[in-house]
Amino acid sequence: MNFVVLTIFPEMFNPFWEFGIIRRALLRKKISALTLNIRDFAKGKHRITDDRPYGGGCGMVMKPEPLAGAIRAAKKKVPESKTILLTPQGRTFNQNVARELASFDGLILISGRYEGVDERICHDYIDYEISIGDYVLTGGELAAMVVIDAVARLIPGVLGSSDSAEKDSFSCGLIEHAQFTRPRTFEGEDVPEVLVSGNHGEIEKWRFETSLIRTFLKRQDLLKNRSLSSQEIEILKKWCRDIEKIINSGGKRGRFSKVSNNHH
Ligand code: 4HQ
Repeated sequence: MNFVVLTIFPEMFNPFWEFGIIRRALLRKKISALTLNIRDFAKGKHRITDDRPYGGGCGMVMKPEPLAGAIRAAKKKVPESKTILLTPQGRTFNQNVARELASFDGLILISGRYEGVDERICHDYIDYEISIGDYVLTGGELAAMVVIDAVARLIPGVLGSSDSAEKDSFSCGLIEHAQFTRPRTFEGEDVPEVLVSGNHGEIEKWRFETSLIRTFLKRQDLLKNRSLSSQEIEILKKWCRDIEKIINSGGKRGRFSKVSNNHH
């Protein structure tokens, strides 16, 4: 995967390329990264990249000519690539969009500043408009980093075998199971017994059940927007039976019985 970023602040990306998995992926040539300064494609002594909006109003708009020049230069460097404009008007970014983008040879990400880019650029030069969420940033640079980060880790060979992308949250539509490491007891709380049992079948089962219950408790929207496997249905039904048992036994003792013994 070849990433090209178009920005008037290319230095913002320096630390991004220099750490962790992204750095390793660049060194191993699993991905390539290039930042082009939009200002280098602007004409005139002052190399101006913005101008006042037609029709008046506050703020500035990114001029189309420097952007078009930068996009053409980026296309020359990576011919088989898609252009992405980071904008709050775009399709909301998620793991499915990341997977779709990871299938391309190259991505040209355009990080605007000011009030946005001239509409004619959006029409003629942009394949995807993407938003990283419903909030307003001061520029598209952080949004581009979010997209690059999520896409890069899906490229084969970018993650080590120990941190496989397919075992992660969202890859199966569920959030991650709980994680524990040493010490075995921390501030009076023990690691669940099953995880130190050495029984790998039981551990897998426990992990699957906890990611399902955590998704149910924290992110019901994820379960509602997805079909359930027969295994998941079995687990959910078992919980229903367990909950019914609790309700039924509680009913026999009466509503306010054993209040003093309640555990909070
Ligand atoms: N922007 N997701 C760039 C965003 C944004 C977002 C605001 C994009 C400012 C110039 N980008 N303009 N949300 O807030 O991608």
